[in-house]
Amino acid sequence: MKRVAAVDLGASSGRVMCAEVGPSVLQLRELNRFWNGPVRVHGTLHWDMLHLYRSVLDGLQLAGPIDGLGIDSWAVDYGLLDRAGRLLSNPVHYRDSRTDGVMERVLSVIPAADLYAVTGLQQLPFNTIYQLAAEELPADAATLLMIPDLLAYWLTGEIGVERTNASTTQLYDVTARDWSDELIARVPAPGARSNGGLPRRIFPRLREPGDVIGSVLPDETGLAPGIPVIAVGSHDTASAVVAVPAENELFAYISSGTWSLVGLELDAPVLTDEARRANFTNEGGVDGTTRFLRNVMGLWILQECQRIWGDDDLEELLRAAADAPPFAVLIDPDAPEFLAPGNMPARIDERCRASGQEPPRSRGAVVRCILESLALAYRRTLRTAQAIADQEVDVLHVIGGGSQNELLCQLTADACGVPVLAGPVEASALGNVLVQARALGEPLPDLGAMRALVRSTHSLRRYDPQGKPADWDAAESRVFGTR
Ligand code: ADP
Ligand code: LRH
Repeated sequence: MKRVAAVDLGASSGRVMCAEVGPSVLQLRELNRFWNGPVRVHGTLHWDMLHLYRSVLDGLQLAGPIDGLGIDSWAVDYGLLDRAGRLLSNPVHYRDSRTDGVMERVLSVIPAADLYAVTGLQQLPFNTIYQLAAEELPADAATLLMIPDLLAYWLTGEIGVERTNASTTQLYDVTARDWSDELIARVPAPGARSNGGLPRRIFPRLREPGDVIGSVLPDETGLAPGIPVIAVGSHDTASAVVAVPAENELFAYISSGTWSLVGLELDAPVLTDEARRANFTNEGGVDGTTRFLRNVMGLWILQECQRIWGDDDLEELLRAAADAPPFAVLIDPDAPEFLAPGNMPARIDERCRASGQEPPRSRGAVVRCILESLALAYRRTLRTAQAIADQEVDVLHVIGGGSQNELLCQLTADACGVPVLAGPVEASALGNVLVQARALGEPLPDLGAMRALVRSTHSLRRYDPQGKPADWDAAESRVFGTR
């Protein structure tokens, strides 16, 4: 039996969990949970890195004796260190507008087909490559660290970047499984010196999930000396997919939180033109797997509505949505205007007017619109993934915070026409501790064994498709046109 701690930083909240992992045991206990989100300073959206670090230490101090700790977080964002190892500035939030128009500039230098052939990544305006191309690289930048790697560096003094998160930068060669020297040399960064590109030296060596990063520095952190910090699938979605409680290979998943990550697990990336045109990503997973998925905008839209309304009674909003008339108003949740923080109810109204629909009149109707529109986007994404990967799906696993949303789970089953199995809620933390436990010697030889342990220790809720499939066909052609 191993006792480990998981630091899991989602885009809307962070938490530190303590877990016991052993034969037939997988028990998670929350030590603390803290707010996370964008902080605007002089017009730029940042992450509050020191608040996160402080909160992580607060949580870890409550853990008691542990055999190891692992860190996962949202992807794509990074911190830059100078040669002395000092963080040069607070990491910028991926929703910041500094990347507006940058993708187009980069694509005029590196054609989209070249980029996809190397990285297999979905075009998202905030991918690390575009963030780096958006700004002058500080002259004293010596090292780029992804967010979990930065925290691991603060805890241990060790430098490196974990592979699953590196795979989200669009500077990683998904076939060679290493940084792409070619792309790094071609990035048209404003700060590029004579021959353009980014300096290769800022990209540290890659780590594998399961590698021991180092030991906690006790003096600074106040933690017990010698605790090993273990690399996990440090991209939160990589860790979450480890904990999908699938029984066989014919499954799809939605990692449902701030984002909805909708897709399949494959043995190898799909780098075809069809996959590129459908804007599917091939993110690196634990044990060499590929996450073939698309980012759907997710519960972010609802979170922002709640912030604007000043209404944190999600239960009541979901009750009102359940009572609101179905298919009244539908939007494409992936429309670019939903990416940045702001007045989502007003943006939804605008979208409705622009598409000839009467804007929703009540909060319940707005929430219904968001949830039905998400379910529709899931259906479209899932069908496209299956067609491209030529894979049958007999169950759709919904994991993460959004798996608690009963209305959304039912709508998802209805829209996709497949049974939904909902749970576990804390999938990222579970994937994190499972990979640590294996690294520490627990007999969990492969993903199948880890998933069997999740299945036998967590109860899932099943939603069978209901209603008329024709309603969803009609809804799909209303929003996306007939294909
Ligand atoms: P992230 O990891 O991106 O921060 P989470 O996986 O924590 O996100 O999921 C957060 C989302 O889960 C919230 O936006 C909310 O919509 C949903 N959620 C959380 N608790 C509940 C609940 N009790 N019922 C329904 N939905 C919930
Ligand atoms: C989810 C997530 C997702 C990324 C996004 C930036 O938290 O890591 O997989 O695309 O954040």
